[in-house]
Amino acid sequence: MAQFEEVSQKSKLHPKPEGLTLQYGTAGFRTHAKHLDHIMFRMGLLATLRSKKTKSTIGVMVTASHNPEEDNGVKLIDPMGEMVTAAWEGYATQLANAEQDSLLKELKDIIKKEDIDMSEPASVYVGKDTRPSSASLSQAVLDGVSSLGGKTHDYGLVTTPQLHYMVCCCNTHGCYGSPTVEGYYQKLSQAFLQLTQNALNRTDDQKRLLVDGANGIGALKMREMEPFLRSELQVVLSNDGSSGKLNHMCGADYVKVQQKAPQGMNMGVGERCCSFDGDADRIVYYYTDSKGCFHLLDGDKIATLISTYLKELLTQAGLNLQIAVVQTAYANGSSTRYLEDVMKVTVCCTKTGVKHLHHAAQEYDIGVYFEANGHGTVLFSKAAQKQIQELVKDPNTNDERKRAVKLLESTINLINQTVGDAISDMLMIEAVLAIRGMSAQDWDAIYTDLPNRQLKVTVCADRRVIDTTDAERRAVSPEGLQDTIDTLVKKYKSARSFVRPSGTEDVVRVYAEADTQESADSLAHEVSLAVYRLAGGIGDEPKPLH
Ligand code: NG1
Ligand code: ZN
Repeated sequence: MAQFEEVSQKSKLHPKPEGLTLQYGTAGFRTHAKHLDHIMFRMGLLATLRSKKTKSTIGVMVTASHNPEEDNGVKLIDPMGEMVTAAWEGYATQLANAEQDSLLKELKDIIKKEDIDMSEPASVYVGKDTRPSSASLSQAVLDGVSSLGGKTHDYGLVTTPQLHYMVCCCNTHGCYGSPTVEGYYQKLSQAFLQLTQNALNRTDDQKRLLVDGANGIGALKMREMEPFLRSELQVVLSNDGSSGKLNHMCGADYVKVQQKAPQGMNMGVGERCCSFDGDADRIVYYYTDSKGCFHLLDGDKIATLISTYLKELLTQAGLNLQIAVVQTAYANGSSTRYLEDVMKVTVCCTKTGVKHLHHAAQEYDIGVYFEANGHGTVLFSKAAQKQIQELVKDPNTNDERKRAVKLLESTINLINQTVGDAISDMLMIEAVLAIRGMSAQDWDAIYTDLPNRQLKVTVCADRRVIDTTDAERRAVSPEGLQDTIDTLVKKYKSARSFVRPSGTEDVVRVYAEADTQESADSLAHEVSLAVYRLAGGIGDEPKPLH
């Protein structure tokens, strides 16, 4: 068939280095950019098949998020803007690892397995981040799509969540918004301005926010969006990409992992600051107090702030909707306790990786999900959205209820329900703080984080010798490991610890929390030693932190 002839010809321009194997992991393919050209071409092919199969537009985003600038990666976006399904992650791995001469065979195998009608049209939206390698890599995606006769729309430089938004807008025929960057700014800014109208007497100081753009796409897009916000948010942008390197000593991941402010940010005492990651789908907040002490407001604090606000609005609106917060095992124990015991909201725990959180959040009327590292959003079920919209229109709704449901309606418009979105989350947080008249310190004071420590252990065999259960909170293998962890945890106060194989790095991650930093550090070290001894650690034995 002529269709496959072109694939065959074009694929030679994007050859696979022999022997190289890569896995579609929790965040798509991600590695050094020099290994990715063939992967991009093939993901163009796969997205075209997925589009034919679903009879919808599919997205392909070229980015390696918070990884160093030299890396790159690719993620596929399904019709409603969500991440691609697990079965197709498998196909992605299959296609990516096919040697050059068996590419067509694997392609036809997927077509057969999925019973794809090749006469269907295909449409693929493509976006990229600001890495130097992204231009040629996204061209390889476009080549892949066109070699199978698919139509492309190249959005060029966009944040990951912007591309998710575009795909959702397209497949809902405009119901979610207009599929343009301008449409995105308009939708979010209008909702933000409506919300902040409810915050009275805000001073310029309260409207000021220091934003670290990680020297990436988020900075670029924040600049574009600023005029739409009509000074209701006064952004002071640093690490805007004009001189520094992407994610280098800056960005959400750096701030969260190092627990310190990024370079290049001039922070005044108590000033609200936030950092995006390299593709602007993650955000963390922070400030320094009068003693110069750094305070991180991570994904758990964000989930608490937003769910508390939503719960209050539901009560005021007299709406009986179930709200739940979805976390992972990395959520600070204090946040879980606060949400369950004080806020009385349902808390559920899933495996690490946003797709797991996203799915769990879909089970509730309102599902607030955040990873501790700042990736998250809020999902409103169709039924919940309908109830809210009906109440807004109902002439019998009294003023107090009307105000609350209108706030809920604007909140739905402000939040990017397709995926975690640093810009949308930032505007949401700013609006909530403004409406409630809260400073960063007030927000931080809702609960106090338990001191914690994260470590990594490298093991010689496959890191999956560590098998887990109960949302990764307990290890079922190797034998004896969980019993050892249980015994160690008992030695400390308010302690908790778990281990799991990382989905993105070749390491076993160790997490520990306890009543003091010394205890958390010491527990994390002891558990690392147990992993090293029972799971075949390599290199030097883990050393105590103090
Ligand atoms: P792994 O490497 O599986 O721990 C990390 C993050 C996840 C998620 C993914 C994807 C931690 C402890 N883990 O996963 O939360 O963001 O990367 O980027 O932060
Ligand atoms: Zn990211």
